[in-house]
Amino acid sequence: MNKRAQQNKPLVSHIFTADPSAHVFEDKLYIYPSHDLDHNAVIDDDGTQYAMQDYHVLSMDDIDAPVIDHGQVLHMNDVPWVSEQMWAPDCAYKDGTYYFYFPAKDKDGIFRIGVATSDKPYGPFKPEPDYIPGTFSIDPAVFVDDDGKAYMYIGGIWGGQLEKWQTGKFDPDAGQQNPDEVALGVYIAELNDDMKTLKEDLKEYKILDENGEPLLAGDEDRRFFEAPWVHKYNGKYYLSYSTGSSHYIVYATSDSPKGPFTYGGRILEPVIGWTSHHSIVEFKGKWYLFYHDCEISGGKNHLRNVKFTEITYNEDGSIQTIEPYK
Ligand code: FUB
Repeated sequence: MNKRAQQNKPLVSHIFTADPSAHVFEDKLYIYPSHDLDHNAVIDDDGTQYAMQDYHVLSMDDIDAPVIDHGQVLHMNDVPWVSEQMWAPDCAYKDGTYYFYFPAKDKDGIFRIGVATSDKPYGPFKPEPDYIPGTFSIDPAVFVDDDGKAYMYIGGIWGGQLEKWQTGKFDPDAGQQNPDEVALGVYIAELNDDMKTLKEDLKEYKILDENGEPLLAGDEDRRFFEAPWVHKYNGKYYLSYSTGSSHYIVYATSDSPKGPFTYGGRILEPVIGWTSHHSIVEFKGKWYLFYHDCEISGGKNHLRNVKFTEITYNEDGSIQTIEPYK
């Protein structure tokens, strides 16, 4: 059993955890993180150092309760299509089944999104034999709306390979965007009722500035990099994401789950480490940001630990910026 959870402190320290997707299932908080591994992998801009192989699930009966590690719930050796790099996962619930979504490289080194199922929120999860047809890139987040429709948000540039899909096909030679190009946006597709297949092709949705113009690739403080997450607050859809190279978690809002999303502001200032990745969840009337930094490893970028903190909305629906170390 782990110690009691505290705000802005590592949730667990017996394993390295990152990219937390938090949900309330069965009146408890469940956290679906990446499981970082200590190794001597090459460190590069493609994220070779993030060589994860399995997933654990964490849960808390209450926000200050002890954190339970439910152990390994899925390993890449059990997923026939995966070759390496099990990155940031998510989980969704529908009609008695929990659907665990995860990105990983296929046998050709191309990131795809897989799904595995369980009748319990803490797994273990049984993977489908192949990845979800039509998926690519990383960081799936599945948002189930009040009407029961489910949407998958994906994407990550650089190591997440999103630039390589601009023609609709994988182009291994496609490089980074020029600063004056319109920045790549998040990709969204509605899921079928089976929650295991896409109802439509993944389509790109640009993020707009206050004048309705799409953000440019050179606008590194605001443009989409990776880690999309969607939550609904007072009828508005909040798409939050990481700006990667500038290390912020920011958000954009819309009246619809498929945008258009207009940039709204910064949620989290940079944390210790290169990546920033988060989720936002309401639990017992309060709103929480789950995020990670590299406190335990002393700043080793690929050895991260999950934390949480409370978030505050202003009356106009904007989110107050969090300074994680003040
Ligand atoms: O954990 C591997 C990758 O690092 C994630 O997929 C990204 O969002 C970044 O956090």
